[in-house]
Amino acid sequence: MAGQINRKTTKSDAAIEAQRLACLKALERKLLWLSSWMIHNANHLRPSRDGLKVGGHQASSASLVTLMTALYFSVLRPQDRIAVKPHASPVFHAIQYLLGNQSQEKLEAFRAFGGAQSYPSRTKDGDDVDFSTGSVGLGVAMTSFASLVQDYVSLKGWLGADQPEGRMVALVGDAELDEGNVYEALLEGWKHDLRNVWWVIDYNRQSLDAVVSDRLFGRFDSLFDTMGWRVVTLKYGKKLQAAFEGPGGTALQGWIDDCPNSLYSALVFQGGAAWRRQLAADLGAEPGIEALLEWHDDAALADLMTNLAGHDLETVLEAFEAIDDDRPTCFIAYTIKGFGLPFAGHKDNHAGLMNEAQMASFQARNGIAAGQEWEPFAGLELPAEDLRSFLSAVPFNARGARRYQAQRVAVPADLALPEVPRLSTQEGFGRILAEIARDDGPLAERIVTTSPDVTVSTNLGAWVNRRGIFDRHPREDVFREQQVVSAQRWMMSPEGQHIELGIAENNLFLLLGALGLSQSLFGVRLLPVGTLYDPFIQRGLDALNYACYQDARFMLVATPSGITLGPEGGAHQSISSPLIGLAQDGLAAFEPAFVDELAAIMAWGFDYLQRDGSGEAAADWLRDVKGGSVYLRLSTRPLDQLQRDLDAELRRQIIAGGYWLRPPAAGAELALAYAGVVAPEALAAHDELLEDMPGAGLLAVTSADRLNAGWHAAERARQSGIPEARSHVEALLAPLAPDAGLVTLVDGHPASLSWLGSVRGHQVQALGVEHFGQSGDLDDLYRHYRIDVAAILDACAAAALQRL
Ligand SMILES: Cc1ncc(C[n+]2csc(CCOP(=O)(O)OP(=O)(O)O)c2C)c(N)n1
Ligand SMILES: [Mg+2]
Repeated sequence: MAGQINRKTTKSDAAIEAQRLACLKALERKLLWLSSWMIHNANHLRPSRDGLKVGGHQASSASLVTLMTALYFSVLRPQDRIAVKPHASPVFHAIQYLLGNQSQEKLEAFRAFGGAQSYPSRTKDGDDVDFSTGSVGLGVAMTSFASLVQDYVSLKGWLGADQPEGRMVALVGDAELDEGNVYEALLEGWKHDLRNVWWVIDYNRQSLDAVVSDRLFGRFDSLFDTMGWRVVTLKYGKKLQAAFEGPGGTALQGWIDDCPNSLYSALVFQGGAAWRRQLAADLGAEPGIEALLEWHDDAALADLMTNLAGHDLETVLEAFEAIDDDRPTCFIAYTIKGFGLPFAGHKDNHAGLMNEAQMASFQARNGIAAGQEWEPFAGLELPAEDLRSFLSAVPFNARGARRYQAQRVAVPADLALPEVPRLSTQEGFGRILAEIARDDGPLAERIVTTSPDVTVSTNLGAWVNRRGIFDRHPREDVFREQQVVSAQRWMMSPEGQHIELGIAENNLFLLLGALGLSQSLFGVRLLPVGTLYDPFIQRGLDALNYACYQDARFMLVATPSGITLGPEGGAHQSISSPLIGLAQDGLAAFEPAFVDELAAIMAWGFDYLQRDGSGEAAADWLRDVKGGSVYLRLSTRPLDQLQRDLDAELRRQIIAGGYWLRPPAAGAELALAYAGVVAPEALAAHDELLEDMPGAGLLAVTSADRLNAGWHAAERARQSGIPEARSHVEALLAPLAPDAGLVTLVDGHPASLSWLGSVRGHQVQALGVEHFGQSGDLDDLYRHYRIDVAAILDACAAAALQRL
């Protein structure tokens, strides 16, 4: 304050406000220019080498320019986190450019290799993207879960003293509201008493293909309202509001309110003369309308009729600035797709690009001289110095880049093993976690579990009993109070460490994504573990991919899996999930058979989740330095456990993806490779096999994914001049005769292991499950789908025959 009073020019509040508005309006114009130019440059000026369309969305960007100007340059604070509508990526990059966080070079390379990304990307863009977007609807929901995570770490007292809680803000295309995952998140948010979330809906009434239904939007207010949200509708700008007060104003407002979306859009596109014709025809007889039409020439009339609130900076600022609490708020901001551009309002404008002539006239209108296109302040009336100093004081940018680092949590090399002779991997998982829960160390403290209504049936019960359920408000377990006997104690409190979700796998993956970014978003290390039934990975697959794309770190535990769930239902048998594990970037997939393997993988996994590329490595074939997320495909089938102690070498091999459970003789003619729960069949078949082929080996594959990744990496290394490169799977298969037969076995799609034959050119007989859907006990199912002992022996015989 004192500083302000002493300043040479003491400005009145009104003058300061006028200057702020002038700066914001100048920057708004600049953002429209830069975003349009960035796309134009990429499509028309950058030489094309492949003849492919580059694309970019000038109209979608224009739609959000005013709202983003207000938010980024005035309303947002450094602790706020934003998911930007994917197609407004150019506006986001232009904002970061003006704030000094993005280079001209990257803007010139928009959508080119290494340039600013098509859709904001946490991992591929360097300009401080909070949440990636691209697959519509997911970024929107992500903000809800990020807010839940913020509550989680805040209520545990883990936010630093200088870390106020932020708002999680989504800039939402109106067509994104067609995505069901948005409503799943809305419901879940309500259950968790969501706060600190803003969804700003860019209501341009257009999607990709068309103008959206009029009737639908009337329903949104009540929908959000029911879920406890405040709804703020931003419909009319200041000019229209003033016109409504003048002659003919009531009739005009009534006409606009009733105007169908498609007619409105068409008139926006056609401009002043068309507005005049339509208004004269529809309202000519109303008192005052004739005068109103007379006072406005065509340009002024078009200007008035398109003065929707979402393009009226003052209205937008007032609405945002009026909110001073943490209630979730949905702003429905009326906008025009392509506002300020020649194709404004045209229903086909989604991928529309200004042509050379249109761009030339747009450039002239912006007063930008040739060669000045990237100049931050060219063509603006305000002195560059004023704009520079305004930008340097923008609150959002006050702390610079907003990514945190969090300390790693030490993980013991050994996790305590349950001493049970016969056990499923699912039960083993539950017991290992329950044992961790007994401890008071940092590992137990930072694990947070979550599950979409399958907490008990995926064996998290014991963990939850010890660690409690997270809720912002302490709640007693009513059944317990009423002394109803139950194995589950569901105490809820801010100290709880399990987040219970309703059945919606999209929500599980979005929450895992948000929990798994906590170290970067909030500076708090969490070790998220999410459980679900393996087949339902596919329900949330896009959200899983989205979480991985953002490099969120979590352990996904999927159980039961495959046809081995037996009588519980054919529809739940998962076949393709091992292939998902093999192919999903950012996810190291494991399918252990025995619980000692599982314990070794979990101990490694909790550390792997925390790696960030800072270790030493000449090559990071398996991303062991970079780290990633972990997927464990588990089963409910109890298996006799092997009586053994894992030494360091065996552990290494389990993590690398496989080991010889029974090593082959040198030059062996046959080997059997199995993954996961079919180990007993593999062992029994191998026993029989040894009678005829004493040298045959039995390979336990704990991670087809990592064996495969190592193999490809070694091949790439050899191709690029490192002849001695050799992967784990190549070393494993080396003792076999070059023409040995290989039989592979998995309760999943056979292709997940059949590639092993390509490693050294062995002939493969691949057993697995390609068709599914039949309930039954394991005897029947394994026989029916040919993964039983008899089928394995048939395959071994065929492999032997092939050699003759
Ligand atoms: C899951 C998904 N499906 C389809 C698309 C292709 N797509 C991109 S934008 C879009 C419609 C966008 O409309 P809206 O959200 O209203 O944004 P606007 O461009 O109107 O601002 C579609 C269908 C996508 N990106 N993601
Ligand atoms: Mg739209």
